[in-house]
Amino acid sequence: MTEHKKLKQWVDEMAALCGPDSVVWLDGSEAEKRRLEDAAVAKGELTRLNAEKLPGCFYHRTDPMDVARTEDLTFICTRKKADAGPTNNWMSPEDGYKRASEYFRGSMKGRTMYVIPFSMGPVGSPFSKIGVQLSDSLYVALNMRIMTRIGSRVLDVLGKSGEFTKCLHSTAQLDPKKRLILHFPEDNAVWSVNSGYGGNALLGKKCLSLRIASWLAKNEGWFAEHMLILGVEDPKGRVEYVTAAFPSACGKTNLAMLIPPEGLKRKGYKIWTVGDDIAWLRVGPDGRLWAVNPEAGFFGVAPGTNSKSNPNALATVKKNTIFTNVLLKDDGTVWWEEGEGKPPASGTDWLGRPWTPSLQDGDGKFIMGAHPNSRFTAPAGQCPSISPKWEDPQGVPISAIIFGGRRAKLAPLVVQSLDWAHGVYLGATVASERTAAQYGKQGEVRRDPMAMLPFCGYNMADYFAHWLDMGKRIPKPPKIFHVNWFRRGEDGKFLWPGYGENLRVLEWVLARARGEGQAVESPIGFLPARGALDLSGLELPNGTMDQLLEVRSADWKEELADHRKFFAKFGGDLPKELGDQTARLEARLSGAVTSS
Ligand code: GTP
Ligand code: SPV
Ligand code: MN
Repeated sequence: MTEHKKLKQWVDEMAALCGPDSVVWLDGSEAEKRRLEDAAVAKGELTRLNAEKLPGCFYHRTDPMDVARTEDLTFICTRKKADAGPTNNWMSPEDGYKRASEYFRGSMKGRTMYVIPFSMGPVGSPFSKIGVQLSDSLYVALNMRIMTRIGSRVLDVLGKSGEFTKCLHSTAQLDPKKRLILHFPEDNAVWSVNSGYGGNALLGKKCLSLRIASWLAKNEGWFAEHMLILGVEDPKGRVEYVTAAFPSACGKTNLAMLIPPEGLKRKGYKIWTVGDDIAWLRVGPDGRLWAVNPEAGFFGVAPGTNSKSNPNALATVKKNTIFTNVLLKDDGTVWWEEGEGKPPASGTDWLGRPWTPSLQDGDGKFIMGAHPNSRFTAPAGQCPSISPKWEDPQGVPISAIIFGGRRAKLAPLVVQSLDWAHGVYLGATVASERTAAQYGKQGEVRRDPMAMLPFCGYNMADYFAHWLDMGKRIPKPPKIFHVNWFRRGEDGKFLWPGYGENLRVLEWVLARARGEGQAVESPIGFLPARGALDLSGLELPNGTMDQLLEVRSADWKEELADHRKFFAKFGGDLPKELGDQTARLEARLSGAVTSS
């Protein structure tokens, strides 16, 4: 097992608190995987899917009140409240431990506590982080097995005294009123209780790899970001890498697995997927920024995934995949809205009720078979476009960083920042319409800086300062961009076809990062010059590109007022540079100065 005294002692203490009938240390073996699957099937936690059509795949339904991250129940527990900042919920560590202990006490009675040693990043890499999650959920254990690298090999690396993040998790009664997702960055610990889903419960993901890691990154001089990583191989065989930060359910998985559209495929482009959700970035010995994907799998949004929008994702989930809250078909396969093929004539919906495509609710709205935040958990190595470098401990060198949000209006298809600090401003002012990935009013526009609003483990003002500071510490920094695939026309329809066609934007982004590519300067940054985006093979109605790239001063002045309102939250903690950026934007919008 392990000779790590502190680890053994902590496991004993937590077992004493939670009171499981037994404690089982996971070794990560294939035989163990089958044992856990069998046990989950026997308990009804998983349903085995059609062995011919979906080998090694399972189906899971969560509690209906437990289908997305709960940001209002997520807390940063630092000794000083100011360290959590105005955008995080805060609780003192004493209160956090005390309140959660009440919910954990005896919560595992009659259950098994699984001890899951896991590594974020390749096992043994100097940049990887080790965590140990204790959980009473087989579903969580099997998901962790896909999303992270688990088992004895991790304990071997940990040795007798290695550092690890203490991750305590219990589904308890799944009571939303007693749900708490607590982070103790000063203790390198996470406590999560009364949820069994996604970022609330797979503690290696958002809790460790973003909230705890962002805190470490700030102190140690690197970045932990909510970003995909992809490589673009051009016709000459050169591969250049970009990262992109979009809020939850805003297109990271889709972009990371993009397939070139016909028009550009002729040119010989190919996309290599490195990661779809989280990037850890460090300055390399060559002065460039290098990115690692700390995860080992994809926890992707199912609805909307089909062979047109994301054929690579579809191929990835053909085996060894866990499907959560999708529609279960009568033949033991699965389906979701805007999925592959026609809706099945019948099936069982995510709530376990008989379903047909014609079912309507009282208001005449069609009832979805799959929950909008239903997801698949699949091993990254199964993705046809997975990069040969996806497990390289050094990562991949980044040429461009792209921020983006889901905005019906205002934000153009793509804009390049004037310089690093302006790029940080573009990131800090990202706004997006809320999606089903979190509880709250859907569609409401909110500021989501760097797509990290729910995931930054400390005061976001300090996070902005860290971003500005890093610009000075990266000798050859990536260029920074902002994109918006979601701008809508007067008719309410998306102006840009998106998905594979987004490669046309990536092509320009990479050209600009190399110092090539034609641009015009606007008050908000560099826009593609007319004809600079390769649109060959794409039929857009007349005037659509102009609409996609339109920057209206009056609208941007309103937007600027909202930037200032958002920044005001941070009071005196906001880096002066960001205030200066608002003043410079104002001046540019008024035509008073043209920046160089
Ligand atoms: P998380 O896993 O929650 O962090 O999200 P993600 O950013 O990986 O989201 P994902 O790629 O799964 O995005 C899902 C949603 O975005 C679906 O509704 C897609 O249909 C939609 N989407 C993705 N790319 C595009 C695009 O280029 N255009 C349009 N219009 N929609 C897109
Ligand atoms: C997100 O919400 O950004 C996700 C899904 O990637 S979860 O793992 O639930 O955080
Ligand atoms: Mn995410």
